[in-house]
Amino acid sequence: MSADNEIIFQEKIDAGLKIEPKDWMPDKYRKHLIRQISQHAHSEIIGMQPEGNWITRAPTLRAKMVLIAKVQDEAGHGLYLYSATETLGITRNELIQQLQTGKAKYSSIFNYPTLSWADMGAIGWLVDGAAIVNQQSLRRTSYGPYSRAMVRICKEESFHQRQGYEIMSKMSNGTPEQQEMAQDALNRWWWPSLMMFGPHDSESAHTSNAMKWKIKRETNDDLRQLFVDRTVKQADLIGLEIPDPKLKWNPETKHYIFGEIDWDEFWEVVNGNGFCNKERINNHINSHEEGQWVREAALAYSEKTQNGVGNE
Ligand code: FAQ
Repeated sequence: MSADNEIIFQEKIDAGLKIEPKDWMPDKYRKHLIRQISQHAHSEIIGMQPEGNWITRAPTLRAKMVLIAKVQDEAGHGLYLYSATETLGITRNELIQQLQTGKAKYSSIFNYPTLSWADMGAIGWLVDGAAIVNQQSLRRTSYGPYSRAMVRICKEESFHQRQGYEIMSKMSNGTPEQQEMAQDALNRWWWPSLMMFGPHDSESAHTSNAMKWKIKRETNDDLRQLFVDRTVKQADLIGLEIPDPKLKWNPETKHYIFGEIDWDEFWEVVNGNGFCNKERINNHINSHEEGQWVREAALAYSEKTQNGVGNE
C-alpha cells in the first residue's frame, strides 16, 4: 500500500502537480517541508530585528515610513509561512519552541549587525535581492500552500529590493562620506549575502531529495550564480565596487566567476557563534514572553465567541 502510494506521489510530482495538505505524502517529504518552511518563517521574523534597529534613526519621515512598512511586511511573510507549515501537522507553539531552543535554524544573514543607515540599503538591495532569487524559484515548489505563499511574498520582496537599491543609489551619488558608507555596507554584506544560498551543491545534505521532490527547483549554486550575475551589473550602475578581487566576466559561459566563500565563517554563524546569534534569540524570547497576555486575550475572545457569548 505504502509502496503504491509512494509511486503515485512521485508520479504526481514528476507531472508537475501540486501536493496539497490532505494528500498522501511520504513522512520524509512532510518532515523536509516542516524543516525548510519553518526555517524560512523564522528567518522572516528574526529578520525584522536588524532593520527594526534603525526605525527610530531613519533620516527622513519618508524613509521611516518605508522602513516600517517593510518590517511589517516581513512579519506578514512569517505569518503566511507559519500557517503553511501548520498545514503539515505541527503547531505554532512547537515551531516557536524549536526556534528558541536552537533546534530550528534561521538564515545566517540575520546574525550580522546593522552599523549605519547604509546597511538598510544593503539589506534591501542584497538580502532581499538574494531572497527574491531563491523565492522566485520556490514559487514553483511542489507543495501547494508553500508555493502560493511565495507568489505574494515575491511581490512584496521586489518592493523591498527597490527601496534598498534606492538608498544605495542615493548614497553612492551623495557626499564623499555617504559614498564611503555605501561602499562599506556593500563590503560587509556582500559575502554574507552569497552565504544565504547555503553550502555548495556537493556539500548540501538536503538538495538531492529536495530536487527529486521538486521542493527546490534550482540548486544552491545555480541560484547563487544567478544572484551574482544580476547584482554585479546593479553595482556597476551606481558606481560601487564588489569586494571580490577574483570577480571576472566569463564570455564563454556568460556568467561571472567569483572568489571562494569563507565556509568556516558560514558554519560558525550557522552553529550559533555569529556576532548577533544570542542577542537575536534573547530578543525573540523576551518579546514572546511579553506578548503572552495578547495571545491569552485573543484566545479568550475566540473561545467566548465560539460559545455564542459576544455575538449578540
Ligand atoms: N543560514 O542541505 P542544505 C528572508 C543549513 S529570506 C542558516 O543546502 P537546504 C527575507 C540548512 O538549513 C531568507 N542555515 O539545506 C527577508 C541545513 O541545516 P539543517 C530565508 C543554513 O534546506 C529579507 C544545512 O545548512 N530564506 O529572510 C543556510 O536544502 C530581509 C545544510 O544545507 C529561506 O529560508 C543559511 N544561509 O537549503 C527578511 C528560503 N544555508 O536544516 C527580512 C527557503 C543552509 O539540516 C529582511 N529555504 N543552511 O539543520 C531554502 O531555500 C533552503 O532551506 C536553503 C538551504 C537554500 C536556505
